[in-house]
Amino acid sequence: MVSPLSLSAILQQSGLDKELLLIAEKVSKSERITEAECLVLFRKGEVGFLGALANHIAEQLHGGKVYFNRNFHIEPTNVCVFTCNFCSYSRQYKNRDEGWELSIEQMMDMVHKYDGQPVTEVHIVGGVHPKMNLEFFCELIRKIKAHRPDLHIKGFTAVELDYMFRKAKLTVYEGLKKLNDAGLQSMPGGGAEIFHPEVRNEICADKVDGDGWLLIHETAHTLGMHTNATMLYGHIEKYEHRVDHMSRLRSLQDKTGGFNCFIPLKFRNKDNDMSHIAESTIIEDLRLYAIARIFMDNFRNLKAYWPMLGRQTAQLTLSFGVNDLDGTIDDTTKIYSMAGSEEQVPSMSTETLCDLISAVGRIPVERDTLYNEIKVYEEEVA
Ligand code: V47
Ligand code: SF4
Repeated sequence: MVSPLSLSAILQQSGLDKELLLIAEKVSKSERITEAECLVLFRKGEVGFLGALANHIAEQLHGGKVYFNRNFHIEPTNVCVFTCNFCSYSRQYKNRDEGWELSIEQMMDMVHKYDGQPVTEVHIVGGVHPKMNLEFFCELIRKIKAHRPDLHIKGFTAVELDYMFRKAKLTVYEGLKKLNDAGLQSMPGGGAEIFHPEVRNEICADKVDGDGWLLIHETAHTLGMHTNATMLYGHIEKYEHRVDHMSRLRSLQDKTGGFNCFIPLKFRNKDNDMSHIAESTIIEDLRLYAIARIFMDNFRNLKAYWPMLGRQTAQLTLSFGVNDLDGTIDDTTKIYSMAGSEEQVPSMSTETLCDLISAVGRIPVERDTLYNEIKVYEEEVA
């Protein structure tokens, strides 16, 4: 079991850097740290120090609870009009015979496969197909809801929505209202990448920009929908860009309170136009999770997406501020296996996921999409 130092042990350490000590004191008083202090953590915070602070915050927020949900993914297509350099998954429309395009019937067959199974969420996300429009997705959502009203539909990144609404000549509000009326309840956090144009223009120049992404999420929040937020890290971005990204999310969360969780996504380098860039080390991953936990004080939940990180690193993050491991997920997501994750068939049974959480002394809790507790597996803790 990984057991970080306690915060009080950190505060009593002699010889601790003055700036780091001030930050530790702020954390002990539950005070917000500034962007400049966040940068100090990236530059100077060693992994044990950061883990102690982040673990303290996570324990204050959640006790020892670690959440997961029972979900499955539908990826309607990997055909995409955009050309993000880090993407290993998409195929251009002219090469669409190398990819997949699911019909509404095929996607409903996937939904039927889960009949009688206790899944609570379907996560719909894919490439941006020029012919799959707003009406197509409204029909899909209506059909899923008609078949299984209790299934929470979380779907479409701001990138997919931006394209859909522009094609339909609707405002963000009008488009989201249509989807919401059809049964879309929340949105995943994809497409955020790194907001800062210095990086965004290099890695995904042709899709919605940072302001556009934030506007779509803000509008969803005003409609009463909850959404997630991500950050794709560990490629060409500098620490300053990470701080800027997280700060913009933190400001929007101050304004709306509509984000459910923050999900750092580790860049994987297989078979894409950024394959020459080395992946981040596990130590750098753990430092990032811890810093996110410390800086994003108005996000209750920090999620490690295990199909992308690998289950062992995901387990380690539980000592670095993470309180959510996403879902049991069936083998329906291909985004990460195609980008080089060690999880080639990313499916984990509830039992395995609970064991993984209990093995590091935490309490597994099944949640729904909105973090209402469904079942606490306290008895399973070793
Ligand atoms: O936006 C694409 C990322 C995202 C690579 O909200 C890559 O619950 C690493 O956002 N290496 C889509 N990452 C997936 C996503 C997501 C996943 C799980 C849960 C939730 C949620 C959201 O995948 C993209 C991009 O940032 N991605 N390629 C890659 N090579
Ligand atoms: Fe398309 Fe998303 Fe891949 Fe970018 S990351 S090319 S938007 S599927």
